[in-house]
Amino acid sequence: IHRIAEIRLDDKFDADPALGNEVWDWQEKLSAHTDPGYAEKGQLTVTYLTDAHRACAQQIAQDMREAGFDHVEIDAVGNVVGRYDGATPGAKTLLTGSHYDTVRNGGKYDGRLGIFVPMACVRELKRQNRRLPFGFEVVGFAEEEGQRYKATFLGSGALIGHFDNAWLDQKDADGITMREARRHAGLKDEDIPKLQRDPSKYLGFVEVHIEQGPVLTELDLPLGIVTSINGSVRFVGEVIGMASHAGTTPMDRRRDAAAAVAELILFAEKRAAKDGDSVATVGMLEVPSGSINVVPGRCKFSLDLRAPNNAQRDALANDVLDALKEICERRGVRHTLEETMRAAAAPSAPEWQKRWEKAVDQLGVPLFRMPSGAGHDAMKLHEVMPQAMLFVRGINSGISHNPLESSTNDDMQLAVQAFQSLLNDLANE
Ligand code: HGY
Ligand code: MN
Ligand code: MN
Ligand code: MN
Repeated sequence: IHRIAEIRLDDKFDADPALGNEVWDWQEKLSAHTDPGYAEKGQLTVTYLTDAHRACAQQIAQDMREAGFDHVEIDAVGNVVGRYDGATPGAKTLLTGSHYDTVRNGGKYDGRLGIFVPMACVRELKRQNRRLPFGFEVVGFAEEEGQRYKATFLGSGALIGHFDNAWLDQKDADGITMREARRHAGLKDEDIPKLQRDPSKYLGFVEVHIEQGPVLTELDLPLGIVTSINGSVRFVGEVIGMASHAGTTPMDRRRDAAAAVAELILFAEKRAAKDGDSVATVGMLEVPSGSINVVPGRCKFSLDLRAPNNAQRDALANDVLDALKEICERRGVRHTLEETMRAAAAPSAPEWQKRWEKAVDQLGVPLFRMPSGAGHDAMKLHEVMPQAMLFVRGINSGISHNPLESSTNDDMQLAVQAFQSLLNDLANE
């Protein structure tokens, strides 16, 4: 930590110390927009194509224009795309960015930091009236969390031609289809295929993201190098038993749907823990129109299973799904299950991981390499171009998907400086 303190006192960086401040300002401004019903609770929730989501897109576009991007547009799925032209026309482009949608009652940094940090680099390039020998494209992806619709990674997916038209017919909790939400937002479905990028025109994809975990805090490091993004698979399901009288139904005569799911949750917890680096989460659990004195006849649940590689992810998923079948048979209940997302593990491209390592090393920050337990837009770009990520420490032990999620000006400034180093090194390659 002393080395980092020393270099911060060192005047060898020509970067403006305010760089971290403006990232802070941008994220404070953006977090003023939140979905209806959350503002009065002081909670940040921005889900796909709500009015708050649209206001965020306008805000980011405005901030990009003021930062000096040459081209700024909001595309046909709601991504905000800023481009800082390269010195030589026709040069390849470095792609970067992250998402601006949030989970319900989420934090201000998940995704957004990965838009603001490269924006700060463009602002500095503009102020120094400097052009890079390559194009620089910063994207605020519109939908990564899959909260309003089960359309995870929709924004980054659109850039690689992965928009699933079946998503258009999905209804949200209020029965509004994505098609209607898009029309309300003025987005044209026929423009979606045009968003697919030609990977041959790109150098690669880099993403800055908060770590969303406690490791960098425990190591007292501001930045971490991501070696791979864990693979994940998600399901939504329902156990159907038999509602019956809580007072008169003997314990051995019940078809209790909630008890079956409870058994599944504990199995998944133990089974994931056995691997050591797998995770299993039931984040949503509901007895529809349940009553205190009725044995639950139905119980809805979600499953989020992840592991550092696909084989381990699939073995975990197979065991959990086998357990679900066994539990239901034994308890005389049945179940439905729908896989809603499957993302392959995404190892960092070695040459891009090294670029982050060189950049972080130049700051005097000790190198720490680590996998990402969280999924990121980089997983989608990974399918068509080389990618690597930089993690930024979160405070409060890196808690995330929680309003306590936060970072510090210092760490954000270091992330901007690391990004500047990567750009400078790339420019001199
Ligand atoms: O769930 C995740 O890993 C990410 O926040 N989408
Ligand atoms: Mn231009
Ligand atoms: Mn997230
Ligand atoms: Mn994220």
